[in-house]
Amino acid sequence: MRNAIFLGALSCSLLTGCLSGGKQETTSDSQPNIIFIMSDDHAYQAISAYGHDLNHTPNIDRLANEGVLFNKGFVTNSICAPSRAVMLTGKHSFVNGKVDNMLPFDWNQDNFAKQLQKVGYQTAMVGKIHLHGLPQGFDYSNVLPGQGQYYNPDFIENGEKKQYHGYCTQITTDIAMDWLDKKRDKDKPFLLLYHQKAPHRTWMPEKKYLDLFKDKTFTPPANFFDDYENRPVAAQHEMGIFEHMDLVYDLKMLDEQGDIQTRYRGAAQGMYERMDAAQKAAWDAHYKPIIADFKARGLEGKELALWKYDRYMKDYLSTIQSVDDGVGQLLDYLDENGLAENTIVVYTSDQGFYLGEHGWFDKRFMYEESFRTPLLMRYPKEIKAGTVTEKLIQNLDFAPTFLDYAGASIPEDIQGESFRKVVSGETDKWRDAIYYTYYEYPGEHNVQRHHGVRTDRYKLIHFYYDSDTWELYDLEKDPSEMNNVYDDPSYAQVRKEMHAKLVEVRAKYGDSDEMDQKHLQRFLKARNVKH
Ligand code: SGN
Ligand code: CA
Repeated sequence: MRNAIFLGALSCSLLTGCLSGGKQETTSDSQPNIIFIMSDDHAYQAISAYGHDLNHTPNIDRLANEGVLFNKGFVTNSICAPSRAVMLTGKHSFVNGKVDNMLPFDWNQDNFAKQLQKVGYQTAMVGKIHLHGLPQGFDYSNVLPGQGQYYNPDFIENGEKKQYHGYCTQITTDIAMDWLDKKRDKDKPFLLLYHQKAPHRTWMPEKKYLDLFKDKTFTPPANFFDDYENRPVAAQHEMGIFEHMDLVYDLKMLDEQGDIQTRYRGAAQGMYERMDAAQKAAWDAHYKPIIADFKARGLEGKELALWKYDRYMKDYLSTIQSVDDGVGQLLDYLDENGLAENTIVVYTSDQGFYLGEHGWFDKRFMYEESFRTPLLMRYPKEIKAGTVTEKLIQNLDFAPTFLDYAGASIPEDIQGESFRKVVSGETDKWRDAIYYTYYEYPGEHNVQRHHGVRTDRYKLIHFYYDSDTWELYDLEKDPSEMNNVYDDPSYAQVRKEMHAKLVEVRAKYGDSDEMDQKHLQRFLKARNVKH
């Protein structure tokens, strides 16, 4: 256990970012603090450290500049609640049972926060968790019910529901800061899960950022007008920016006359009505001229698709700016309190997201943009500033990695592996393939059940249930996954090897057709559907 030490002026000058007059906690003890930041649906394409030019995220970028950037961070199941269950348990969805957003999560099973409590940590979870029931393993929890609301959201504090006034991202940061500064016991190491709802659909920006991208027009990715040739399952999607993104519900074209058609007027009106008069005034001042302009232009076809993409980007990226501000506030707190050296800070998302690639928004597919997730981490004691890794890391690895850093033993049944020695540079040895599963079908956005394996260069995907479709990609030659080479004779050998890899990873993690059937039956029973 740590003892809080108030360092004097001499030691203070040796600490990074130490501000005069700031209270200093010790940075020398063995158990590091852990701040695990997760946002929701944050595409790596929308973090400037990843080298894209969409937006500027200076605070999130700091973690990579002062620590490590993971170029190959992935999830095991690209959807919210399952991803969070994997993160907590260190076990694949088919093992922890939370295979989709609907089936229940069993909080009674082990998780890494429970293990950290056993070795003296104080634990807190703040923000979005999307797993029903009182979080177990946390001394303090203050979480959003379900998806949460952007404006004037409800939170559940240690099981008790209350409404806050303001913008969700800022409120989540305030709650996290309040716990760090006033609620925790400063004699103990801490684990803080600080989880933002943003930038989840319906991408409602904070008042101060409504005009952030006013003068910019976004150009979509090269495969925005994808025709899905050779990919029949992708063609069945219901996540097209042009075809499925709603003008009113998603893009805020809630006109008073009701001329703009929508199936979701009630839901859109409901989100608007949550705002108070001042919030509505700022909202209207921003969106009313856009609505008027949109109506006057009468856009159709390709022009309409490009207009929707641009509006989507403006809203989506604006919500990320507030997330980045929150990261800045937390990093400042660590600096001002002498905690930067001995605190591991991780930034990730529950999965990636499509920003117009293949014409899409949303996630779920094993294609790169949603299979991958942003991952950046700072721990000055062990990780050299400016490190970049290409190792195939998954959200499965967080639990064992944190336990490793904390000096706790890693339970045998955890399936992930600690990447501590990989990021410190102590070893180069790592896995050569990762496994993926997706189950939420039939369901929203119409993405078939599938599983697959990815190596450094290739990806094999099997869509099953309503379909029996195989896809193979050469990611070196075709990083955008436009060319399914499964039936290309020149890839016969690769195809054979990738099939063998799939068998290997399924056996390694204990997955099988019987397991798929078991979870399918749970799914059908819960929805009262026959198949
Ligand atoms: C909601 C969204 C979907 C989204 C799921 C899952 N629809 O249902 O677009 O795919 O969440 O997202 S909405 O109309 O409610 O916005 S997840 O990140 O929680 O898994
Ligand atoms: Ca999500």
